[in-house]
Amino acid sequence: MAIRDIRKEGDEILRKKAKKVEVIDDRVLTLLKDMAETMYKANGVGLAAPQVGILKRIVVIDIGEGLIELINPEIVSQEGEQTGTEGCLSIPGIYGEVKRPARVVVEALNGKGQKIRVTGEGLLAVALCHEIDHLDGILFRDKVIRYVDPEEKE
Ligand code: GNR
Ligand code: NI
Repeated sequence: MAIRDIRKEGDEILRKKAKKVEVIDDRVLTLLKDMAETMYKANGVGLAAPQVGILKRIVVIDIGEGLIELINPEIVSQEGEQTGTEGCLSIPGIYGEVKRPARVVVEALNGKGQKIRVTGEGLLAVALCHEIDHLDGILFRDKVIRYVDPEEKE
């Protein structure tokens, strides 16, 4: 296991579209482990592979309810709307309100290549959307409707 460097805004890799994983090999499994370790060390609730410089559609999330590993995640349904304050490990010190769906259903593969379905509400819905955006080169800053002073961050 290893901690990987988190790329910061301005690094062009964060603006590229990540490629689907075709084969879940040892490199992918090592990446998943390293991403989880890197996310926990940085106290993040999620991390997408482009943030560690790898243009693969791989995401890890832990909102405090256990680790979720997602390969090739896709939002298959979404409903409602919520506005919450977001931050990003690639844009340290900046916080802003973003509108997201209230509830999303995501299909993906786990590390064993099994198809999984994750339903998220609240912060989990936000994290799923935020991470999948990273896979498409989208940063939360692109969607901010109001910047928030770090002091008034919820
Ligand atoms: O750690 C993170 N916290 C967070 C808080 C609110 C909304 C989204 C996030 S994701 C972020 C980690 C990160 O940058 N993932 O890409
Ligand atoms: Ni982020």
